[in-house]
Amino acid sequence: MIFSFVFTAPSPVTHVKKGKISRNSISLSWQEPEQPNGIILEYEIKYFEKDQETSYTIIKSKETEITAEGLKPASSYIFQIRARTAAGYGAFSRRFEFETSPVSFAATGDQSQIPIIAVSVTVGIILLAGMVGFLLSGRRCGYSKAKQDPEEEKMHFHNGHIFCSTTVKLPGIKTYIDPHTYEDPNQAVHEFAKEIDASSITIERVIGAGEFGEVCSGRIKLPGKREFPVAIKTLKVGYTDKQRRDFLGEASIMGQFDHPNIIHLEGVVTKSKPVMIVTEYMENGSLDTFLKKNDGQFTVIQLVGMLRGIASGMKYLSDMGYVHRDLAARNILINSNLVCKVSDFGLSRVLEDDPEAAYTTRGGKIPIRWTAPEAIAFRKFTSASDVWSYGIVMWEVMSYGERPYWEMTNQDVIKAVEEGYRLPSPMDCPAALYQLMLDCWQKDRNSRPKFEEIVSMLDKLIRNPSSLKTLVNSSNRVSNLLVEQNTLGGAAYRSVNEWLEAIKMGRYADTFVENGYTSMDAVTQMTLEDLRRFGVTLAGHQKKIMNSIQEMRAQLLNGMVPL
Ligand code: ACK
Repeated sequence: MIFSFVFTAPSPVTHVKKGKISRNSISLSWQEPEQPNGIILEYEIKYFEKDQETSYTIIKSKETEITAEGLKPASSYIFQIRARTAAGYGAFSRRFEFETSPVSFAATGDQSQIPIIAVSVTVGIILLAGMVGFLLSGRRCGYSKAKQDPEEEKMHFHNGHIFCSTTVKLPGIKTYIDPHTYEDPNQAVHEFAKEIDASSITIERVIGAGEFGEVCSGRIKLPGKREFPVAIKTLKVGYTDKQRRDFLGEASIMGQFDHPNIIHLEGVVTKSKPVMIVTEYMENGSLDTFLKKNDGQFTVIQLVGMLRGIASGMKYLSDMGYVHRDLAARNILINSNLVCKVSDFGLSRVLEDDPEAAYTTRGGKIPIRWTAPEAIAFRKFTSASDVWSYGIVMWEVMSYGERPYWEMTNQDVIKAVEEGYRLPSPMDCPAALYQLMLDCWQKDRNSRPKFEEIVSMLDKLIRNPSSLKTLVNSSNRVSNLLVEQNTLGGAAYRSVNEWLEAIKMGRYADTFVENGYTSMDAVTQMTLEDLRRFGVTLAGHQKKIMNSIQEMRAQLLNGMVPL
């Protein structure tokens, strides 16, 4: 026999009663929904001044009553309430309208002083408690993937921006809301994304393939605005409900962000087909491909500028309580001004469309080379694990799109990292940047720098370019991947000649012999300075040779190649 369980969200709250009303506050109480369909975990109360819907406040409460404070006197406010159970949120109640009392005459007589003093003391205490709570909570509140759940919290929305606080309003702190908390994903997407009329979009050409359909470039002409270029992700025909939900889930997430280093969502097309997500257009496409195409073409300052942008976008995401989980150069887009923006947001599907993601023994799908050990081992994804991935992105940028850990297998990468090995410095990498990478790859996640610290460190380096002059010493660079092994062996190649041919550097066969590098053992000890000394001056060739040497060393360390 097959049992199926259908979880239904609670029915709407229907009975709402006004309680005490003052000039600046309205108290409400309500009855549990008629069909709670489970245990009610909390209520969400949304309210705004009548005709001012773009600026609203949300209060969460476990009780069936609240007091909305800080309201304007003699003003009408609209309230809507919904309940949440394990099955998610039910629909909002109908709108209830209540009015605050008008401005009263100035109080006279001594008695009136008592409540005023009492109120101000209480407000002072609440403010203080709120501030302390806010500081202790590490500046996080509201929903996030790893959310905390204060008894009652308020979120203030203004023009699609969310501000949240516990008991006191602290405008300016936005918090990510997991679209999963909406029972109806359509509601989430329309909460955070603007519906665009398909007729305002002109699709020009296909620029790539996404998991859900083609990615195109095109133009958009919105009323009252000049036409401008956009990228358009489409949902292929014949999609399932889940695919549509997951596809639009990305827009529900992206639409909550507003930062120069986060890809900007223009809106969605859901009312006609194909369903589309429209974002700003990034002329240079994904960062990894762009860097590979432009190997060696940028100054260190330009590269650090890219890294600074990514770190700044990540700081914003972590401040909002959003953990990316798939930060990698392939998920960064770069525009014609070399501004880098974090992209690729998703729900559970985040990693499903990433060809780099592999299944772990615990069944999760994870891009191993970019992921912190604790996230691989026990799925501890946090902003600190994003910092680890950021270190890998730094390495990708400084090595112009090289593949982290080259062709080592995922299993070997996990093993090497667990044993304490780390990627060596990319060629010609400023020591300060490599040190920052190593800091991001600290085993103890609490010892890793925070994104805020990374941004300020990169700012310092940019302000003082001479600090970038010290490069990682080439012999350190190589020895970094070394263990106490005196025999590094001949790797997979039987002769220096064979190896040089394999990496298309056969033209240096004689040079190597003339300089005494006749065995692979000797080759694996070689440094960049050695290479320069005996006349390999082309940066591209130096890089090819040194990368291959490093790869051999990495493989040796992981026992992939018999000694
Ligand atoms: O490397 P690319 O040219 O950059 O190829 C991929 C492709 O679509 C599939 O994701 C490109 N792409 C995605 N979003 C954008 C965007 N907002 N602007 C420009 N190109 C984009 C990406």
